[in-house]
Parts: sequence; C-alpha cells; structure tokens
Amino acid sequence: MEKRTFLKTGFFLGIAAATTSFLDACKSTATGGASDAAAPVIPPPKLRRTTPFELPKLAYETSALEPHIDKMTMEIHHDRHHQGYVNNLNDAVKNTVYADYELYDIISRIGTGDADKKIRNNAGGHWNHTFFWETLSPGGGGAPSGQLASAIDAQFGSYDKFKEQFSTAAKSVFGSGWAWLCVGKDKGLFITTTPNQDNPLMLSVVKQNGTPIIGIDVWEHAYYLKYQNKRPDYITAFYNVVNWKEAAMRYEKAMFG
Ligand code: MN3
Repeated sequence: MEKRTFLKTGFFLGIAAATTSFLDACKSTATGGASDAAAPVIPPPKLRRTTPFELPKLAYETSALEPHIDKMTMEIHHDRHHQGYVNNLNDAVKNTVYADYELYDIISRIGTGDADKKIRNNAGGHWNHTFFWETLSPGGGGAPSGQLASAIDAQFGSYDKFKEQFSTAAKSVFGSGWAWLCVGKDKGLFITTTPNQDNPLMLSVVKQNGTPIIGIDVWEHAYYLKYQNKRPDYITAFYNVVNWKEAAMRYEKAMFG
C-alpha cells in the first residue's frame, strides 16, 4: 500500500510540480542565452530522501499473470533485475548531488553526460519497473474506459488502431527499451519509445517528453523464457494483462491534476 500511495499521490503530484519548475528553469536558461559550456543547473528537490531506495512488493503473485506472463519470468524480472537496479542506484547516487533526491527528482533532472550514465540507467530501471508492475494486473485486459477511452478514440481512431500503433512501436525498439503511451505538454496522447532504461520523464534525455500512462518493457529479459525471439507474441499477450483502471487514473491525474 505504501508503494501505491507513493506512486499515485505524492509521486505524481510531484511530477506536475517538479516538471513545471524544471521546465521553467530550462526556459529561462535558454532565453537567457547561457553558453553551451555552462554547467547545467540542477534544481534542488522539494523533499530530501532519508532512506535507501527499496524494491517495491508486487501487488499480486508472480504466477498471477499466467499464461500471458509466466511465473519464472516475473520472479527473475522482479526479484533479480529490478532488485539489481535498486542496488546499483543506491550505490550510484552516493556522494553525488542526487544522493538524497527522490526518484522522480532524479529522473526529471538527469542529463546525458557520462557522469550521469549509471544513475540514469538505474534510476530509470527502478522507476520504469515500479511503473510496469502497476501497469499489469491479473484482472487487466479488456479495453480502456471513461475519459481515457474517449481520448484514445479521438487520437488514434479506435482502441484497435491504438493497439496497432503501440504494437508497431514496441516491435520497432532495436535491442533493449520500452514503448510508452503518454500525455504530452499539450495534453494530447502520443506513443513513443525509449532505449535502455530511459523514459519520457527524462526531460534532457528523450526526444519527446510526457507523462507515461502505460509502458511495455521489451528487453529480452521481460519475455525470452516464454516467448524466446517472438517479441510480437509477448506484445499481443501484454494487452490481456494491461491494468486499464490504473491507466485511467494516471490519465486523469495527468490531465486534471
Ligand atoms: Mn525489465
């Protein structure tokens, strides 16, 4: 429960607030004509973190998404891969400006330089997987409802057409990465992909910034045990376990705060 509260309230409210202030900071830097050589200004966080990052518990059994996502994949993916990102992140932030930043504050501020690389990869890994576990549900599948459903119809034509585009994006990721459905700054929905553990909240990193509504992990570790090289089959199965209720709440928060 603690994790869900964190993600849904403070965390997402924090996103809106921090995104605005950081965007403003970027804007004033840009209009101020700062030279390219100037060190990036990293806004301080609103709150300081006092405990290490921890692996969140799953809200369901590792076998609960069968047959679409198998138990062993979930165990290895959550208990080992995600734990690895958490451990590496705790290690990477030590003695850096990010040492006591909350996860969102790191994600939204991280840069593209070599010095930020380990933090970027592991903060992204921790954020993306925490988000992914909540994007999935044993009671998932079906179709979106409410305002999100209307927005998907308006943007993509229909839920089936959205699925086509989202699947194409997920298949197109070369190597490891993610496909996302996001709300942009203009409040419109868009589909995008990110390599490795980048995500659309990384303002300085991604081609298109936005607030994720759903995301699919297309690293081979997410599907290889069950689907081997057949990534398209895994993507098809994903729609049977997408938590559209959670997605609808994320959408409303992104749209209306
Ligand atoms: Mn993964």
